[in-house]
Amino acid sequence: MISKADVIARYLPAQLTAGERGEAFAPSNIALCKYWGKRDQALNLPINASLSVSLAHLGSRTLITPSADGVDHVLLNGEEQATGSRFATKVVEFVDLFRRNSVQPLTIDTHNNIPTAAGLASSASGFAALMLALNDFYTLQLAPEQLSAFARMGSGSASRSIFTGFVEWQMGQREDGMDSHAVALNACWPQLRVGLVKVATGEKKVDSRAGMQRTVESAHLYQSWPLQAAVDLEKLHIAIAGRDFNLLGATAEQNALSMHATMIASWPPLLYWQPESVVAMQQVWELRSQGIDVYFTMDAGPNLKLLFLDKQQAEIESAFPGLEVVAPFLHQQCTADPSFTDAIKEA
Ligand code: 2P0
Repeated sequence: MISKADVIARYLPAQLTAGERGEAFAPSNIALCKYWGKRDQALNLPINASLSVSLAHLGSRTLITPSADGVDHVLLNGEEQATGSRFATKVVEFVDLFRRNSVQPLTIDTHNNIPTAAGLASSASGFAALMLALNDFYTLQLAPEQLSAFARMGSGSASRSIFTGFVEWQMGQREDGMDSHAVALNACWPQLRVGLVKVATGEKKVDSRAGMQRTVESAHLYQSWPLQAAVDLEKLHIAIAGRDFNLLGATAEQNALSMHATMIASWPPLLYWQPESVVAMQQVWELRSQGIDVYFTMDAGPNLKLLFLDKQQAEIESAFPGLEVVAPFLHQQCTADPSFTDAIKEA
């Protein structure tokens, strides 16, 4: 079995050159076709391809500087994390993959601007920002696909947070995983909105990593998941290319519920929902029955992420007070998309 360090070492210069500082931002992302299940746990290689939308300004910013007092420091939102704590260990282990024999101690300072109330995972944007900051600090000049593949080794979903807009994480086939990286889709949808519904915050009892492994190992229903994901991925490509919002929303919602069905069918069972999650789902279905185009998706947690278009934002905000709304596509980012003028006309 190939290790992360072996794979990464092939792409690093013989001698590392550290700079004065390395800094980067990476967005959080919401999967419309979920990543659920690994074919290689060491390298975070997925059983299925996934597709997400990045959350624009919501994410992580990481600054790397040389440490002045001879030891590593890991900070999160301004607070020093104890050596050996879960967070500091994950960060330092990832950094060690790149600095290898370099003994230069570092200060790694990460700020998440993801509202804690939204209950969004920060490992995707966190490892993506850390990877980009390392690339900057050591002047690694890695290609975007390599940055994505390496961020994946920190956390699978981080492979998608290297890019903005719609992003597909291709599952790849190679044993070293270097073809398992994300790519940005050349598509823009300025009217698309993501609404973050807070149901509950706090640590979950079973994290995604353990949850997906339990599902793969114990749920017979999981056998149907790779096919479901492949069909949904295709539908999402069609929906994005044709700006077919109902196809996009319906596919994302069914995909999320299918993933949750495999979790519930695991043993011991995994149910991330709270009673309030079900109330919110029923509220979405009620709004749809009234002709309002709103759909939801959910990750391995109790919170819902709503999908809708800007023209229905006011109605949806009044149905979900306190909704945090994100516009993933800003107009100025859309100029590279040849179909952007069509998207503008639809507005
Ligand atoms: C996703 N999730 O596609 C899916 C949907 C959660 C549910 O990616 O073990 O933290 O670090 O590769 O990336 C969360 O899993 O798992 C996730 P690891 P990760 O967004």
